[in-house]
Amino acid sequence: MKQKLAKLSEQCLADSKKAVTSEQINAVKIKYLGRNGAFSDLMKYLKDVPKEEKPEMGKLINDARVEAETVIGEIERDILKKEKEARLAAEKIDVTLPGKEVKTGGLHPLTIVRNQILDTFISMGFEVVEGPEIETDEFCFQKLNIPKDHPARDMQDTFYITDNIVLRTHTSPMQARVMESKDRKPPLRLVIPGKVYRSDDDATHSPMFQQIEGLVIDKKISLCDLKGTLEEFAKSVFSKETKVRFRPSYFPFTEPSVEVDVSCSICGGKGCRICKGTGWIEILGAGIVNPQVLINCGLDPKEYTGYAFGLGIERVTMIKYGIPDMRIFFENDERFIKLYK
Ligand code: 2NL
Repeated sequence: MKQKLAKLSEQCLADSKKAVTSEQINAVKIKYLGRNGAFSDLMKYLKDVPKEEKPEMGKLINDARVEAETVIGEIERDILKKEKEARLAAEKIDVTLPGKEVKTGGLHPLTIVRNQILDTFISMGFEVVEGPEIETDEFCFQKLNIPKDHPARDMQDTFYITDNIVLRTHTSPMQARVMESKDRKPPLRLVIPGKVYRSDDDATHSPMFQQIEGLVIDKKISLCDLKGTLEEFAKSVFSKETKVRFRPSYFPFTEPSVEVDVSCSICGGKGCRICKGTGWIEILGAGIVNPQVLINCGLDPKEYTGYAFGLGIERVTMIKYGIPDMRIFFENDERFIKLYK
């Protein structure tokens, strides 16, 4: 037994010394020290040893095993250290290589223009209000003096959820809600941005687009106030030289109503492809709030007057940057979106 043990220890030492890789030393470890390894194996023969010799023999095997563990452990540590050094030596870092670019996000061109427009109105004392995209027929149409048989209410133009619930076709319902609110009294100066929905789809119409509507209600508000405010808006969004003109028009919720043109900022008003030779570009619709709309929203038209306007953010952005097709806004092509920072 003692001889067997001495031979085992010797063999174990020899095998350990032969190992040069971590795999090899691991194999040695399993072969001698594993649960079914050579030392455990030897322990099994203890049962054949005479009883009085058992304790001594057991201790000897155990001591030899501990020694083998120590030796293998030391060799293993050396091997791992050498392997690590070799790995580090092989790994060459070129500190002159350019770093990896971290891409930062940016705002969508429509968001940039929307913020610019809102900032202009905020600087003139307007308050920004937002409201629901799903509206009742009452607030989307009735309160705004749009009669039951008006073409805008046709199924062809409006997305109906039920007979009385629609996707808002403009942000005006929120203006009606503010006018009607018991907590608020004129003077009101509001701009309401948001998504609106109309059943329309071509190069200049999208079933979803974004609008900004403005509403000012106070005593003695006139078209002069509207013109001055829109001039300021046009100069801020297009250029300092931009002029504004009014042409008569019709909306059920304003009387009188106007179409508002800005002088073409591409040709400076001389006439070009963008303004189709006229020097002017139609930018928004506006007017003096129809007294019937004030009454519908609980305000006395003898006490208050107001103006309102509505513009499409896509349209303003297309004119500002000369973008010919609206659909590109919604394609999320990074090459396009990145152009406007
Ligand atoms: C357009 C024209 C317009 C309004 C919107 C409005 C809202 C209330 C009362 C009266 Cl609550 N008017 N909004 C007025 C005139 C024109 O929009 O072509 N938008 C794209």
